[in-house]
Amino acid sequence: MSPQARRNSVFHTSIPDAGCAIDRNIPDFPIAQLSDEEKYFRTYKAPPYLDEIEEEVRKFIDYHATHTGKRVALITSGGTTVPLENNTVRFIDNFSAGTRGATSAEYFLENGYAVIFLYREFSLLPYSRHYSHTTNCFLDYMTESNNKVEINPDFAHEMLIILRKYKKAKDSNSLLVIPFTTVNQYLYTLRSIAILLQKVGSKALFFLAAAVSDFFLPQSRMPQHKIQSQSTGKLIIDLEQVPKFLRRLVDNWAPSGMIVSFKLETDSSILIDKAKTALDRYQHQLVIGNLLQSRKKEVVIVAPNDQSHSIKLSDREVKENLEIESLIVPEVAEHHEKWISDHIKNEQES
Ligand code: PAZ
Repeated sequence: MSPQARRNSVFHTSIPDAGCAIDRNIPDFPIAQLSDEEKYFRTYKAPPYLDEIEEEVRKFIDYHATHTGKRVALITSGGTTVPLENNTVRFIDNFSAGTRGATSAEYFLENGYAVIFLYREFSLLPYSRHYSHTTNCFLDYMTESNNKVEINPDFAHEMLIILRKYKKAKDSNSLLVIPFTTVNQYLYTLRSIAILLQKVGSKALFFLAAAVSDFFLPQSRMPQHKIQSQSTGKLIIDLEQVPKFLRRLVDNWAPSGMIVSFKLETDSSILIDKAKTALDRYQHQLVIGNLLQSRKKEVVIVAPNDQSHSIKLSDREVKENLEIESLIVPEVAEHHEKWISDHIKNEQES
């Protein structure tokens, strides 16, 4: 296999960490206390591969800080799982396929960013998304001619365009792909990357499109082996709330980076209020609100000082397969541009 043909990532986050023995002395995670986030990290173990990921991320950030000066977007994408057993057979998951994140990554790359793509392993990836999770089998994109495999001419033109973009991102070392599966892996990896991104200051952009579980099962209550149906009859699951890490990200992990979070709702009557409340509570820069039912064609962008507006695709644009991320990303990049110049001005004044 050529180096190009190799997958980017050597980490496999979906393999449960069965070696992580249960320590019954670990107290249950207390809810609603002051530094819940710190307690979380003191109570739950980091994924065993985290040092290696940090090394890869450090190299990537150093490369761009030294050689290209590009802005760096950390895009989170896909859903987190909540394991119910230590040797995980069952887990709680959510709907997210990672379309928003993978699609946005392509547009950030086109807008000149270096991208760290923190994604749920086996969810959609930039570029390969066009072929990996479609109703076609990947073999449908190929055909046989003179005893050789060729690209089916029906797809060849579009594939060439995508291939060129993919190669450009790869050859310029502009895309780093980092996987997670569980909510614990996500939180630890997000914290590590955010702290490493402090090196690029205001040039860091956080685009938090992952659908992160609000609840988790503390290790102290997690059975080591597969839950047996005979012994319980019913399965009653008692979950704790995942601490609100956005505050930690804004205040401590990424004090100079621009932070864009997403808010997903299913009830249109509460979406804008919830997005405004999030912006108020965490004091970050933008919240992008979307409804589960219409997320691919409409979002609302909420900025401080009660500024909000919608981006909506017309029926014609939907028919023409225009991707809403092609409109969201340049707008976010424009906000980021201003964020960077405000920072430079503040530094000059102080
Ligand atoms: O992954 P996807 O494209 O199917 O969905 C994207 C999304 C709805 C998960 C994203 O746009 C989003 O709103 N993420 C944040 C969800 C939340 O925690 O509220």
